[in-house]
Amino acid sequence: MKNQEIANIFYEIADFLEMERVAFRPQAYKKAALTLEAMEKDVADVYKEGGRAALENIPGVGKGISERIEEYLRTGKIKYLEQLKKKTPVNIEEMIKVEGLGPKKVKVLFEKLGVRNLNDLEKAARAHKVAPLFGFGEKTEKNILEGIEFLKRSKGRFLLGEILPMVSEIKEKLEKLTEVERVDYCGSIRRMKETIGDVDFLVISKNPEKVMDFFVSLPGVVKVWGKGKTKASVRVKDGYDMDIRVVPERVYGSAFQYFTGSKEHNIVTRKIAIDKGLKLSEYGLFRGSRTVVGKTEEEIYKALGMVCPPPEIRENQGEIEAALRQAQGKPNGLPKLVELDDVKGDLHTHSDWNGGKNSIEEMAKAAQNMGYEYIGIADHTKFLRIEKGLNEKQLEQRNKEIEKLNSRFQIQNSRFRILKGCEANIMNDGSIDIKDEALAKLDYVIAGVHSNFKMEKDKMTERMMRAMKSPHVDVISHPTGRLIKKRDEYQIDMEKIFRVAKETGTILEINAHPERLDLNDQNVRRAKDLGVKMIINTDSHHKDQLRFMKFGVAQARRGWAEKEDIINTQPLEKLLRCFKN
Ligand code: DGT
Ligand code: CA
Ligand code: CA
Repeated sequence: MKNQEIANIFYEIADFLEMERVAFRPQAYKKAALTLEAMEKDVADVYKEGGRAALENIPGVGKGISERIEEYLRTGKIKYLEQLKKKTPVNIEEMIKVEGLGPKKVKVLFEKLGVRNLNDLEKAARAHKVAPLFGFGEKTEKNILEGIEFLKRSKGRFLLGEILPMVSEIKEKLEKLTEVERVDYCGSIRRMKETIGDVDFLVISKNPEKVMDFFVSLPGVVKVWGKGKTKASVRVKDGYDMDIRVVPERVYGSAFQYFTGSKEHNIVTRKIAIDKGLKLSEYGLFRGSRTVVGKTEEEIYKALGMVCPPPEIRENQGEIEAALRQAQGKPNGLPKLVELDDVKGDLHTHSDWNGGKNSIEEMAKAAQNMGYEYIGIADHTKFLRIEKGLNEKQLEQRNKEIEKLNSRFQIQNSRFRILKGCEANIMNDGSIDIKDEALAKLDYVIAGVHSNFKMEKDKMTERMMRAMKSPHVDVISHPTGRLIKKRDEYQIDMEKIFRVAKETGTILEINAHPERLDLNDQNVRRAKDLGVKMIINTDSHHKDQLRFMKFGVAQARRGWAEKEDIINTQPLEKLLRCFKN
């Protein structure tokens, strides 16, 4: 699927154009990139079926942009980008990853200091050459160095939400191969970890060599790290590595257990085996040289005196003890983790009343197609100008629109409902950017921090606590503000936040956007233990993004959350009772 590749190029073009201070066109490229990213259908298929005309039917794609898409699909590159790069030879993608650094600042750094990449930038900042530049200053220089440190820490890992759509195509290709009986993800992908180091596949086949040949010659493979009779390892052009392992059916369970990991989990399971006089490896569970079991994971765990724990929690964080207890019929066994099917609606979605792409009606239809009972529209409020946040009056008008649509559902005898919400802004002092009277008219209120992320810990904690104490604020969106691989969490005392959430009955969000996944797994676990209620929302700005729900559910599962911990697993009546007054 070429959608993401082309979207990435468009983002880069937009950045270059922004750097050159070109008006409007950067926005056009970004818009097209967003659409391509969210599109379910492969743009190559769209083109194949209907040519340029079909491309131009994609929202946000006009004549110029469809030409670029065609060029990429035909030649694998876009000359325009190469010209832009030649004109200003900087690694813009790399540099704007530094929090607080945009294309315009990158241009200044290039022109005044000759900075072309992250390395140059770090040197210049360390030599204190950045602070004196107009528009920069001491604080920016410090932030740049902190930002570079952060990037170094997250290097070499990829977002699950980016990797999964790309590798699911490869998985499908493997599945279609006649020699292949079964394919599974292993490693961190199977455990649905928020970031992935490399992709691991496990295959059952009687003809491993055929599978190896196929694997190393997949389109997109740029390097073969190794190729044996039953294992291979490659790098693909998007920069990540993939491992494959082929085993016969009779040892599949042990290989599956071993390669799913985590390493920490495996170390303990292997030790349990040793204590029982057994030996556990990827080839089976042995007593001496005799295989005890090996075909399924369940058999392996059972032989170890355990119940098979769900992959998401195999991190040696207490799941082994719980699995042992459960098998012995003792209390405090494994949690019954929340499932995607339990989710009855999504309450953090944006419509075209603010910065979103789709109308309320389109969002509602998409939610119905997901099998939901309700959707909540949580448009931004007025402080957030870039997202076209709504003021009191506009919010009122939007409410009317929702009521109109709801009465239509009633006429059709449909139980589906659209809820009136908003995502308000928590100001520096913890107040909310829109009047209480306006909030009182809504079914629920989400509030979040969208500005001044760099406050001192005490102040940020106070800010958030004051918001939670508001009788109108029901949910706190993306509570720690992190963007994976982009921006650290803000300084905040989560223990205090959990306590006040519990006291005030404020619900904390697990934001399902692949870049946020905020609360993270550890915070979910802590919130659950303290009895704080949570909600899983996608923060969709486009109807196709409702599909991010699965990543939020995975994060909730990694944090041991059960159905009762998550309020949007409840039917409408019960859900509404979770909100303050
Ligand atoms: P990643 O790739 O960094 O996101 O994380 P994983 O968990 O996918 O790690 P990876 O790809 O290095 O290895 C896949 C699985 O293989 C891992 O989860 C457990 C198993 N494994 C790898 N190396 C070791 C090891 O040294 N000891 C044990 N016990 N298991 C290992
Ligand atoms: Ca891996
Ligand atoms: Ca691996």
